[in-house]
Amino acid sequence: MTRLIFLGPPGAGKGTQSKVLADFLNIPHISTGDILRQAITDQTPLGIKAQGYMDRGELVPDQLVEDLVKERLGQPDTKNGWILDGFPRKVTQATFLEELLAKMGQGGEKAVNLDAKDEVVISRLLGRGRKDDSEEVIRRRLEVYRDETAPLIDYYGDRRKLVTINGDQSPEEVTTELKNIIAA
Ligand code: B4P
Repeated sequence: MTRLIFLGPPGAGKGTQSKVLADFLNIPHISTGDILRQAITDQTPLGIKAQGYMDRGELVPDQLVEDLVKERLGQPDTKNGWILDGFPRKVTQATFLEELLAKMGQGGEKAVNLDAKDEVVISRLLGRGRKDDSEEVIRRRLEVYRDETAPLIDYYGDRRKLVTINGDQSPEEVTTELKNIIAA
């Protein structure tokens, strides 16, 4: 049973690695960023509320992502494991997740801290060119990461649930390390 949480700055490779591993393990890849972007494309009430925050590189309000994660983890395909990509991103979201998993009788989750240097992630994201990938917005996302998300490294470290991988490596090298961790 694999339950993995991906932490790391924007552009560290969370989405890239989560997709590969979810296919390999045949478990769902739950990306809050992808779900929010789809909601914006479809102009659902969630998407309309999230759009401005995402365009500015800010986190969307906890309640919006917590509701969608609760709903998604409640679906039957999560019984054999899951990969959470981009959630939690704040200590408040992490405590929410901890309580939710306890209520669901799930546990044993591991957090993967995919570490990468600022200059590496900036050049990757500028190359990708998504709507929120302008240099100004990327710098804001990195600031938000440092202020809000980086404290989760200690949060999961204190609970002995953390592994750290160097995300500056090639995608294949990162995948190999991740598969070794899962097999251990
Ligand atoms: P996300 O969709 O999670 O986007 P991200 O952090 O930028 O990382 P992503 O997964 O897309 O990039 P990856 O590193 O794989 O979040 C976007 C926004 O959604 C947030 O700013 C926020 O507004 C909102 N949001 C999402 N979750 C939220 C939450 N929980 N609470 C509040 N708000 C939330 O890849 C980047 C690029 O690098 C790709 O082009 C890829 O091909 C390349 N790449 C990856 N690995 C590489 C490698 N090893 N070598 C070379 N290139 C690589």
